[in-house]
Amino acid sequence: MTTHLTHWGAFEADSDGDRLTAVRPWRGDPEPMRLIENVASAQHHPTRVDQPYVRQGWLARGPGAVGRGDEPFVPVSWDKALELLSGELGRVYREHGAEAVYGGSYGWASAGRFHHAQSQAHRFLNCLGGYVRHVNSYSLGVSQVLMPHVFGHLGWVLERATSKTVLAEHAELVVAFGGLSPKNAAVAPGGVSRHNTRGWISAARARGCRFVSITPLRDDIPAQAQAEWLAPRPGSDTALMLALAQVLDAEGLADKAFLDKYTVGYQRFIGYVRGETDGVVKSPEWAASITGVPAERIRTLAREMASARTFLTVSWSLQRAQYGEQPLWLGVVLAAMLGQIGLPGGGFGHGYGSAASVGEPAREFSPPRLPQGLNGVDTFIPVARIADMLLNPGQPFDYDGQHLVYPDIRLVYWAGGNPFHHHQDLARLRAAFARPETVVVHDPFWTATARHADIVLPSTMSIERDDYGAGENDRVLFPMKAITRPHGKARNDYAIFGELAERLGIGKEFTEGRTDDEWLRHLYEEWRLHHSGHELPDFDTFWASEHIELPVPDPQQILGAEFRADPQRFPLGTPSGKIEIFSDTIDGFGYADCPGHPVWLAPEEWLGGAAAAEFPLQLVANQPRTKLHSQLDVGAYSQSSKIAAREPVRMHPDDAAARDLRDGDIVRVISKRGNCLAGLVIDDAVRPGVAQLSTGAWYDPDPTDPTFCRHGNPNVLTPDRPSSTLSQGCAGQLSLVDIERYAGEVPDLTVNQPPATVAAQHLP
Ligand code: PGD
Repeated sequence: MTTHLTHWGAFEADSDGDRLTAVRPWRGDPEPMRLIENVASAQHHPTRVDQPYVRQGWLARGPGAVGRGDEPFVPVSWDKALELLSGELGRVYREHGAEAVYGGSYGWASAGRFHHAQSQAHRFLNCLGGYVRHVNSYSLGVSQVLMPHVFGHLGWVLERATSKTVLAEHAELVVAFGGLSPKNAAVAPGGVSRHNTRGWISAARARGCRFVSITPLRDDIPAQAQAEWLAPRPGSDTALMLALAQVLDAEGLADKAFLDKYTVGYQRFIGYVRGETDGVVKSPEWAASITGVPAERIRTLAREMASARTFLTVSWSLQRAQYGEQPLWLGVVLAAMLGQIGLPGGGFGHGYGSAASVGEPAREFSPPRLPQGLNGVDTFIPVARIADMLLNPGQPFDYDGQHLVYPDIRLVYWAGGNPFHHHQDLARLRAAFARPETVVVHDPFWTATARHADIVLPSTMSIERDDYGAGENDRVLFPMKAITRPHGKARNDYAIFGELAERLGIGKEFTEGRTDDEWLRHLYEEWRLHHSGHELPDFDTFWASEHIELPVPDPQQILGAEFRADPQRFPLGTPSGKIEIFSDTIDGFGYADCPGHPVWLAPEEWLGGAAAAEFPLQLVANQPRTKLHSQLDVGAYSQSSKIAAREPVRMHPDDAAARDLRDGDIVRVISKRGNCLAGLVIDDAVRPGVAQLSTGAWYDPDPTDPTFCRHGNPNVLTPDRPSSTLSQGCAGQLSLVDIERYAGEVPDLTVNQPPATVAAQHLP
């Protein structure tokens, strides 16, 4: 049995050299996840890319977008593919410069420190002179920008988050905005060794801790929490939080001493809450009309929060929405008003149900990593502005106080991500992808992104190569030995870039003369030397081991404890060094969609607004339960959740009855942007008025209508609208839709088969 790590957990497997013959969860994992079932079943699926391909028209006519996404692919040899690609890279860099290449290559790719596809792509493009990069992530686009203004660098907030064991031992009340979703807390970038969401929640509950889960989905928290479920209208948490603040203020429950000592700007904020600036008191009655949560429950909840050791956590999903800054900022403000930041079991947290890494105590140091070199290009975009960039070269835009301009991109290079999964308004993205002259994709699978490329290079899955890995904040470093040979002619991203680099005359710079194996040893030994004060085994001993544990200095860490003890000596990473309830910096930017303190801004698409007259259901496009993002959607566990091969959409029995819909119906989900098929699941765990369709079904556009996905990818429905001018983040979580029974004959899927191919001799 060989041990292997994925973003969703570790497993042990046997193989016959080509395929996994037995897979079982790693013995050390107390709460293993069924997602590991996808790995073996997907490995040799027909949608694996078996060899290099070039789009027919690109091969026949040269660079140009006509036919992209529609034409068949021509199988070519590795030699031919690399010759064409090195020639094209040479041309674009020569004629247009590095600023014409978008190499952000956003995506989760696979676990493993060396073969991390995005790092490999960045290192390669840096050797060529650089590339237009992205900043921030689809996960945390708002938080990454907002937190440094109001509470401190996000890395600090997440890595130093109060540990789950401290919460289990001390919290009396956990108020979870966005819930504590066990399916999301099952994954972490780079891997998870020991899942423990149910564990810490059960331990806290056994001690008498109460949980309040505030979300449109009842099962956004494990049953072990025995939580009270409050379901405000999606997108209205801000109003609920303002009303909690109003009660704390009006009833003298706010901790004045804490606010005076550790925060700035409280008076300006509370003036707004009291209605001094706009004549509207943000009372529970006011919030009840917006949220649908009874005023009395809001009032009593505020009192309960003030009378217990209360931990307030905001999920990442809340900020992945229009005006996503507001509920996140208010989470910090409410925790400050309660005055428990820095105390055991109290204070603020962000994402305890969003990733396994949150609440894991920080490691003393990170595992080895591949150096990416220096980027010769300064130009960047916030990651979710990809379609805007491709569609609007030369156009100005604002971001976090900066005035920026979109570059003119000629070549897009993607390795380890799936924008036709992760971006919003996919028909618009398709139009944007029709702009560059060349699109290159490395992926193990024929994802929709690969199908919208010109040159497709098959990369290995992590089980097909040697590597090592440890997840974010995870203390276990695993050797990840290859378990099988590569599928077909797939190669490691490193090998692909290495050979391209040779052809482009930058071989020495990129490889430094090392093979993959030599890199693994080199990075490890360099890292070991760097941390020579710690007892780390040499590479051979590590490689022969099952895993090693990295040191964790403070398993009982509490976010903000040092700041609380001595705010002068341990100031926060904000301009004032304190919690900024009012931010002069943000105020100075003058953005109407994110003013200087948190406010209620009604989203354009929510159940309380005018748009709901036409589209009366709030779509929650959240993370899937049976896969990570779009990864291994063809795998057995992911497929087991489909209905007639369509992604399941859940809705409340009353909403189904009002539309005369039955469980298992194939339905059409419709929004202003597009529509998709899905299989209906009727479930009272969903708030009335809400439809939940997770992301991850591979985009399967109708050949004549890219706004229609036959499979159930919610991103044909979601708007490509930024969270705000401040953060320009992904706001794909919430949008308005309607649902009807699908009247026509249910079309076959094509995305579960490889795309059409033609032999080279049939080129026009
Ligand atoms: P993945 O499906 O993980 O999605 O978006 P992301 O692009 O990360 O894509 C990773 C790709 O890498 C897969 O196609 C996989 O096959 C490929 N891959 C795996 N290993 C390798 C490798 O070794 N080499 C190469 N070359 N490729 C590899 C995720 C993004 O989606 C995220 S992080 C979030 S949080 C967003 N969430 C939402 C949301 O909540 N709601 C909506 N509507 N949309 C979202 N999109 C975002």
